[in-house]
Amino acid sequence: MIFQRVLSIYLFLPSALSSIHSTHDDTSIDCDSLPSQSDFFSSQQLDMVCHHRKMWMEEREARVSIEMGEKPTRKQAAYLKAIEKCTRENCVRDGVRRPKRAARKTIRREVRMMNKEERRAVFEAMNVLKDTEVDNITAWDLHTLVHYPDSAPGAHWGPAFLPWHREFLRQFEIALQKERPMAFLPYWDSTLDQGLPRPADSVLWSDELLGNGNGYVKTGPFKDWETNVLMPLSEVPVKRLYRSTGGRPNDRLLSPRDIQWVESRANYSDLTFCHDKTFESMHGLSHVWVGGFMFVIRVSPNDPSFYMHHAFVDYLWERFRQKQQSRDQRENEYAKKTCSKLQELDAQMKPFGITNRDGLSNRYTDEWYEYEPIRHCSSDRPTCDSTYLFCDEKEWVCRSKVVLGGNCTGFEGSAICYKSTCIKGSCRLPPRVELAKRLQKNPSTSEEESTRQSASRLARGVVWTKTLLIDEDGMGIRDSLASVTVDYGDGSKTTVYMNHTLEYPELPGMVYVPLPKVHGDDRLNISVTARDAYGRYCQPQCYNSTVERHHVCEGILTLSPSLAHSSPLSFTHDPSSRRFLDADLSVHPRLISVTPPYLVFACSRKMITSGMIWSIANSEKPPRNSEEEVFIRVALSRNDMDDLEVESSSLSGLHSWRSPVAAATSPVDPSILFVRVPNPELHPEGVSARVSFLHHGSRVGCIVKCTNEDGWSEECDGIVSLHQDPIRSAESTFSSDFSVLPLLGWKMQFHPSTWTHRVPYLSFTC
Ligand SMILES: [Cu+2]
Repeated sequence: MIFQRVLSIYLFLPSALSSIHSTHDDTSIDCDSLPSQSDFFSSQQLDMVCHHRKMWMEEREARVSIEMGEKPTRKQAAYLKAIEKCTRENCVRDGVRRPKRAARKTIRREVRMMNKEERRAVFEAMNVLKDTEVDNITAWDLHTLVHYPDSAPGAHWGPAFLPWHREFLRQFEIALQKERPMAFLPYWDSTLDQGLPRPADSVLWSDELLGNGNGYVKTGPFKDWETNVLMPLSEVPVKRLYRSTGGRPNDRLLSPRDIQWVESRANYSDLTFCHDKTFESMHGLSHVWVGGFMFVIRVSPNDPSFYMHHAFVDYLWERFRQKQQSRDQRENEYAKKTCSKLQELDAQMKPFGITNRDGLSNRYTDEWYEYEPIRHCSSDRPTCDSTYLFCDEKEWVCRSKVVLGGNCTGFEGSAICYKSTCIKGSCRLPPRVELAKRLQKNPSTSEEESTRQSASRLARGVVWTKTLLIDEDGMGIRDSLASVTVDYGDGSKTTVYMNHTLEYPELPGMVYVPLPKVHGDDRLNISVTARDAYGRYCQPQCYNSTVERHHVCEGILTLSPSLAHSSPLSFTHDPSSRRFLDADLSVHPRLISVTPPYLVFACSRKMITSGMIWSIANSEKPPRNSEEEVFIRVALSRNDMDDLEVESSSLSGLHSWRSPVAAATSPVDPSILFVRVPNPELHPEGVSARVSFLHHGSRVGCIVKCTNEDGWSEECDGIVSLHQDPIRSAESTFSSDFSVLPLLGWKMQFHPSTWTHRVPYLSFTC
C-alpha cells in the first residue's frame, strides 16, 4: 500500500496533480498586505515579489509542465524515486574504505572555499547529470521539473518553503554524489559579493567558477549548457543557459544586515511568508539579480547557481535553528498561518513521499550534511582562506576578489583584484605587462595582415562588414586590445582589433570584420565572437528587421548574395567604401544618418537594450562642412562627342568652374560627373548654379531633365539650387569629401541587395 502511494506520486508527476487544483486556497491571500521588513526592500522589489508569486500560482493552475510531455515515463519516475530513497550511507559508493555504516557527513563549503579537486568533482558531477539521459530528458532537467509549480505546489510562498527546498537539495546532492562520491553541494554566500563596487565583476562569474554572467554562458564549467525549456520572458527563443548578472540597476544581493535579521528572529513563523514576507522575498533578490533562467522561479534550477544560492538560504535557516531553537523546537515549531493547506505541517511535501514535518527533522544536519562557515579576517589574521577571497582591512571581512577589467573603486592598495592590480578603480595587469601585451599584439594579427591571410586562405577574397563593441556605460569601446574573432568554419580563424583612427561615419567601438565572399547560391555560416580589452566575453546582439530592434543572438552570420538566405547585414568588397556601410548617403548632408551594424556586442555586465544601441549611432552627427566648394552629381549620356567640357556658373556671377568631362567623370560610374558649385553652408541665402556643356569653346544644346524629391522628372533649364536647409535644396546630395563622392546617393543599410540609389537632380542628354 505504501509502495503504491509513493509510486503513484511519481507516475503523476508533475502534470497530473489535477485533483488539488480546486483546493488551492492560497490564491485568495492578498500578497501586498502581508507584512515585511520595509527598509530591506524597495517598493518595486516588493511589487516584484508579489508578481512572481502570482506568476507561480498561475503556472500552477495552468499546469505548465506540459513542456515535459504528459507524464514522466516509468524510467524517469524510477530515477526520481531511487534518488529520494537514497541517503549517503545506502547509496553512495564511496570508493574510500571505511566501515560500512559510518559514512562521513557531507561538508558543504562556500563555492570559493573548494579546493581544486573538490571543484573538479562538483563540476564534473553536475556535467554528468547534464549529459545523462533518462528517456529523452537529462537527469539535470528532471530535477528541474520536480521544482515546477504543478509538481511542487507547496514549495513556495509559505512555511513549507524552507523544508521543501531542504529536501530538494538533499536529493540533488545525492544525485551528485552518486556520480562523484567526493562531490558536495557548495553554497554561494552572496554577502561576499554584495559589498563590491560592482558585484557582477566578482571572480565568481569567471571561467574558473560559475562562468560568465553577461548573456549566454560561454565560459566556465557550464558553458553552452542546453536547457529543455525556452527561457521565459525572453523576446527571443533562448534554450541555452543564460544570465544577466547585476544587469538591472535596482537589484541587489544579500547583505550582512539581512543575515543578522534572519539569525535574530524569535521563532519560525517570522521566517515564513504568511507571517512576514521578508525571508522568502530576500531569497528572491539573488534570483532576480542573477537574471536569465534564475529570474523565473519555476525554471531557475536550470542554472547551477540556483542550487548554490539555495544552499546558502538553507544554511541561513540552519543558523537560525542552531541559534534560536532547541532540538525539540527545530522539529516541532511551525507557523500558525500557513497560507495554504499544502503548507500545513502534516501535509504531504509534494511530490515527495514525506510530509512537511519530515523536512524539519534534525536528521538532515545530524546525519547527512553540515555547513562550513566562512572564516573572516581580523587584525591578528589578516588573511582569507581562499585565493578567490581577499581581506578588506577597513572592515575586517573577507570579500570576493574581482576579475581583470572589473571595478575596484575604493579598494586601491588591497588585494581585491584576482591575478591583477587595482589601478585607478579598475583591475589591471601591471603597466609593464599590459604594455608588453599591447606590443605583442603582433603584426600578424594586425588588421591588414590578417586580412591578407584570410584572403589567401579563402582564395575567394573577402568582403567587409562592421561590428560595434559596447562597454559598461553603453558607449563604444575604444581600447585597442578589444578584439573580434571570425571563425570561418573550415578550421581557420581571424582576429581583428579595434579601429582607432575614426572618420565620420565610423562609430567609436567599431571593428571591420573580414568575411568570405560568397557566390551564386552559396550560403555560409560564420561565427563571430568578441572579447573586451581584458579578454572577457561579449554578448552578441543582432538586428531583427521584422520588429526593427536588436536582440540577443548567437553571433552566427549567414552569408548569401540573396537576401532570402542571408542575415540582413551590410557588406562590401571595397575597403575604401566600407567606411560608409550602414550610412544613408541619399539624403541632404544635414540628414545623413548611420544605423548600428547588424551585429553588435555588449561587453558590459549591464543590460544593453536596443534603444541604447541605436542611440550610439544616432548621437554621431556629420561634421559641418566649411570648404569653399562642394560637388554635386550630374548624369550625362552623350553621343560620341570627345573633348566635351562641363561648366557650372553661379547665378550670382561670383563663381564659375569648368573642367574636361573626362576629368570630372566618376571612377565607378561613367554616366556620372562630379561638378563643383559653391558650398551652401557658407551661403545662408542658398546657392543657384547653371550647369552646361561646351564643345571646343561653344555651348552644346542638350536635353536637360530635373528629377525632384519624389522621383518625378521633367524638362528644365539646367539650373540647380542648393540650400543648407534640406527642405529648400533641390539637389540634396552633395559633398566635398572625395572618398564619399562615388557613393553619393546610396543608402547602404542592411543587405546590399536592398540598397537604394537616388538619381542626381540634373540629367543631360547631349
Ligand atoms: Cu524554489
